[in-house]
Amino acid sequence: MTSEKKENFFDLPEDLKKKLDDASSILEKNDKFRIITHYDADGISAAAVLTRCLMKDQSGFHTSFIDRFPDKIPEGLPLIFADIGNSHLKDIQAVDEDVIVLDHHYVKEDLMIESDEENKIFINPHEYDIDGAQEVSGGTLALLLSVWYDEINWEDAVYGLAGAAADKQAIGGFSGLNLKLAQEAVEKGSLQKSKELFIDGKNIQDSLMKACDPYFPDISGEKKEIRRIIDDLKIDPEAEIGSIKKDKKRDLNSLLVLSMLKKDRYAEVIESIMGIHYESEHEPFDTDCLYKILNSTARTNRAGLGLSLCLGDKSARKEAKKIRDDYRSEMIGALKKLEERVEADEYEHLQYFFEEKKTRKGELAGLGILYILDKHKPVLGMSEVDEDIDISARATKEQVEKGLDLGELCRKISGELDGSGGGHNIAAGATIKKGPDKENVNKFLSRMDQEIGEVLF
Ligand SMILES: [Mn+2]
Repeated sequence: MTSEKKENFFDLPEDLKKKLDDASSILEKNDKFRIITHYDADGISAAAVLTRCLMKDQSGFHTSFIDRFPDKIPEGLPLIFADIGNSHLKDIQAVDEDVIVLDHHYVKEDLMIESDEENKIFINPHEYDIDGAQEVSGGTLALLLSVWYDEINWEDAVYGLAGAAADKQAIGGFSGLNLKLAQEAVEKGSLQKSKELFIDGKNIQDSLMKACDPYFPDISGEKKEIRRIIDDLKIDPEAEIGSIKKDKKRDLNSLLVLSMLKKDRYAEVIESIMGIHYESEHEPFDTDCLYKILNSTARTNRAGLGLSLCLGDKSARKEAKKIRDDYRSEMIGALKKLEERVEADEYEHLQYFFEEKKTRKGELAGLGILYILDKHKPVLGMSEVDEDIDISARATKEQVEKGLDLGELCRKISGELDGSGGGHNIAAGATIKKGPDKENVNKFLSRMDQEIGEVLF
């Protein structure tokens, strides 16, 4: 990037610019890297941006996706951690290699260490008052570095922003650094803004049958109702979303909005049914459809396939689409079950459910609070894993604005029970031992209930 441009670049704080320069030097001086990112859609998105950047540079790379930070950090190659690493900066600082950490997860100040070594660059948005839960993700931090390093990488904007969307940072539209990156990419001609119904699928009928994000109460997955709507609107059930006439699309949109209004969902959730998509000028994706595909590959343990698709592998693209389709069918079933769940699964200030599939509970909790469950109470999805209980907690923006911090609560309460936990204020997780007769489950829930009650009610 030209120095003049860097000067004005998003009004970034000076010390952040300095770190981007130092990280760029690391990219420049090495020709092989080990990239380690979080095993989720945002992590894949970050890996995609970074590997695409290195490929253009003819640098080699080895990429891996991890769920938990490794006990022993691999050595022998310069390291780039993305969407993970903030809670282990101390260990990372101890390695001999050049290291870049691009993580947007909030950690307590005592873990947020500063490195004074030029070859250990820790880029954490929270240090600059950038809200990592809402305004930047692993994917968009990677994008920031890649475009800082070389402006050609604006062409990869769709990959970075898909990560932010996957981390639910696009609800109500991008904001903060994400928005600035999106706007700049539009300006650069890499992305194009369009307003479209946020549903994906082969055709309108298929899209509504498997609409889980957004999920339309009493419509999603309801064959008869969908048939009736399509007939009433005189739309061809086989028509692709993009080809439906404007006025019909508007009528359909009204019906979908109504289905959510009836169930008292938040205005910004309802508004985002018809929202801004950023279509790539270089790739056959928009941010919304790409994040959903990446999400499906991550949730089915196929992160590598998600990455291959982002690197332009045509057969991976096809396979990933199939995985997305199967995943939607599976999620619709799980969401219907969640909808029929008994109300007894509630405490005064929280609601919870058990889910067989550990990898599915976080997403179910997230979609549940947006579209199905009581929007006023945080949701906990729980899975039994051997002797442990794995917990995913989700809140709404409104609850976070009232001061709720699920990451902090998960860390604190799991700690009281000799477990571990943490994460974002809006989405967090914990693992605890079940204990005899699963007594720790009740302890965790009632402590959580008490703490949430103090903040929100
Ligand atoms: Mn993330």
